[in-house]
Amino acid sequence: MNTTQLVVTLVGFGVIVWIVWYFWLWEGEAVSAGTSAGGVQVVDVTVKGGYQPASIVVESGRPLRLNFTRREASLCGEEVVLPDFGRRAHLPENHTVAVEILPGAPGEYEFTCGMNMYKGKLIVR
Ligand SMILES: [Cu+2]
Repeated sequence: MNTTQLVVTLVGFGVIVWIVWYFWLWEGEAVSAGTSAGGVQVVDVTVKGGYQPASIVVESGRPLRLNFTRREASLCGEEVVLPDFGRRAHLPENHTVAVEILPGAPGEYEFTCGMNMYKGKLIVR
């Protein structure tokens, strides 16, 4: 193996490690839902290269409104899916789309983009 091949191999390996870390391992900081006047839990989620925040702590048994705003042209974030709640929503660029659900049993519930690349989770307590 010459130097060029070695460099290409190492760069390729580095990219793979980055992809795995970025899409599957990185969770960011967990954010707790705020509460609106009507007792509804509200969280604003920005969709840009992933979900921010990607980990959201919510209370069980109290309605939750997730305000998704997609801030990128990339089609990846065009759709958000909450499989455990049987919900999916289309997210037009730069528009806020509210998804309302009722968190049930405590646990962790994933939400993803339509291609299962962006990942976030609701931590129900
Ligand atoms: Cu995607």
